[in-house]
Amino acid sequence: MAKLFRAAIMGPPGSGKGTISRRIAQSFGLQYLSSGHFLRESIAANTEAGLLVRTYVERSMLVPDHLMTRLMLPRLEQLIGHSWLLDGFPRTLSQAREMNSLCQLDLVISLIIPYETLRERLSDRWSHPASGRVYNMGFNPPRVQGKDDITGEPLVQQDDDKPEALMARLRHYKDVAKPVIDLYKSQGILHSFSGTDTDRIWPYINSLLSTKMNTQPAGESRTRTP
Ligand code: G5P
Ligand code: MG
Repeated sequence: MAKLFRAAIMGPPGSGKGTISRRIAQSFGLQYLSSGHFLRESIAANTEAGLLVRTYVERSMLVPDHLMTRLMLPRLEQLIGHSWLLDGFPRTLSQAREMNSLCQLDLVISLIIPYETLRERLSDRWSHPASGRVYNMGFNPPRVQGKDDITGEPLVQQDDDKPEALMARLRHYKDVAKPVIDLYKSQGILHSFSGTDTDRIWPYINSLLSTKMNTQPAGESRTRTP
């Protein structure tokens, strides 16, 4: 039986985590778990936890660690025996430590994207709330303007993609991500990719994963796109 493979993707809002994760899941057959999607799902379900989560997400604030781990860890427990990719979790040192006590990651991808690029992308982003599918009017527009490709339902712009909310999200990201990145760097599993275009970064990630998934375990390495 093939060895299990556990990976996470980190990066600021709009860095392409979701876009790249979907490509990875499709190309390598990993189960894909997005913390943002689970949060929006719990908000849509109107549960008690969902109402609480809404107060943070709507203000572009990080959801407290205890709520996040309560949401994410049971899902990882259900996936024992599967290979998976996490998008957006862990995002704080506390979350990373909680997850470490349940399972160890084999590889972490960190996306480093200039602020101006992030701002342009997110101001043009629309999504389908029920599925989490995202579109960008320039990069990957829907087939019919304003409609989801699969269901035909209307697309919406998330409140936290508006410019003032975006600045707050970026500040939060920088502060909390640094110790997590340092942790994974010290474990030798961090791979950083910088650039402005997902399509130019993707071949490097694709090739890294092809190597790692066939020849684990491997030592520390860092990949930079030109
Ligand atoms: P999310 O949902 O995890 P963020 O803020 O981390 O949200 P986001 O916004 O989902 O990240 P992304 O997934 O990194 O961004 O990027 P994406 O959606 O793939 O791409 C962004 C846009 O750019 C899309 O329109 C895409 O089509 C386009 N695009 C991609 N590549 C290119 C390109 O090369 N060129 C162009 N032109 N466009 C491109 O979390 C939401 C909230 O939930 C909470 C927080 O409140 C967070 O704000 N949360 C947590 N709180 C605490 N702990 C956690 N672990 C949490 N996880 C989520
Ligand atoms: Mg995302």
